[in-house]
Amino acid sequence: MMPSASTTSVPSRAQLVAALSVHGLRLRGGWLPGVEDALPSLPGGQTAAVVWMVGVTGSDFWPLFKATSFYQDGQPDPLDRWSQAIGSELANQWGGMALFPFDGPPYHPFQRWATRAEPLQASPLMLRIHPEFGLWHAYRFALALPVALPDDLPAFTHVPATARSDLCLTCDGQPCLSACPVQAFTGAAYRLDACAAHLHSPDGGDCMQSGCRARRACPIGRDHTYEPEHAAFHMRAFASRH
Ligand code: B12
Repeated sequence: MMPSASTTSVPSRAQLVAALSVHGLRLRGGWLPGVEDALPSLPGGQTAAVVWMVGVTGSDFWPLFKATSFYQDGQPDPLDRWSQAIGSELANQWGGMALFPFDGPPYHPFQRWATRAEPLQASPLMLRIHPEFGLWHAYRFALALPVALPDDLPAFTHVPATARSDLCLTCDGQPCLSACPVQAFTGAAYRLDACAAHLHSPDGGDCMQSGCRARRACPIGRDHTYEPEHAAFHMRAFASRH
């Protein structure tokens, strides 16, 4: 697709990667939306031609985020506010729109979108599992832009999910399913009440300080396990809401 007259610039994949890496964020791939995705119109009235998924892997972003005023100002939801500031600035720069995983309900289907952008699979923990990063990754925003550069989309986009081997079904012993001290994961469901009650109990210290034990039991992507301080930040945010 050719850039429209109102489009001031079209970032190449390399420019996107560079703009994100300043913040420790990672380009997680992109996908081409259709009418059925019902995305909102972009500020100039244009239709989104591509959606880039932006997120974090491991704790790469953590020292950069910790150094910002968002982390240090004592106000609620520092990570969401940091994501909003970066996503909105990049969207304005490139004539697009930033969409956030925490806007809702109803929520944007980030996990479904992500599965169109990179080789993710469902896992028994509800989280999507990545062959390299395991369960140690998340999304901070999606950038819907008016112009797509199809050559910049990853080759993965063309490989059907059925052609990939199943990481969790072939996992020896599935340790994630037996590691939770209160059996919050049944393999088919996540017992949020049991998890939350444990986190608030005197026995919940290990999960609160080092992160979810079931997530830590997964053998995939261990090199990307969140640092304890980063993991504890998410667990505090989670426990404060449940
Ligand atoms: C609501 C929500 C929750 C609820 C879930 C309630 C429920 N049963 O639906 C609660 C509070 C439990 C929760 C918890 C957590 N969540 Co949450 N959550 C979300 C949120 C905001 C919305 C999900 C949603 O309703 N989407 C709407 C539907 C239409 O979109 P969808 O893409 O189709 O998503 C659904 C399917 O993918 C389905 N699904 C997921 N896995 C599987 C597997 C199978 C087999 C099937 C059939 C379906 C299925 O579940 C989704 C919700 O219904 C998303 C962000 C987002 N916008 O997606 C994060 C999100 C899913 N959560 C995330 C995370 C990291 C967590 C936590 C680990 C938080 C933490 N402490 O760090 C915890 C713990 C969960 C765990 N198992 O360990 C990440 C997951 C990243 C990843 N690797 O996949 C997301 C994407 C947020 C992000 N910023 O990246 N979460």
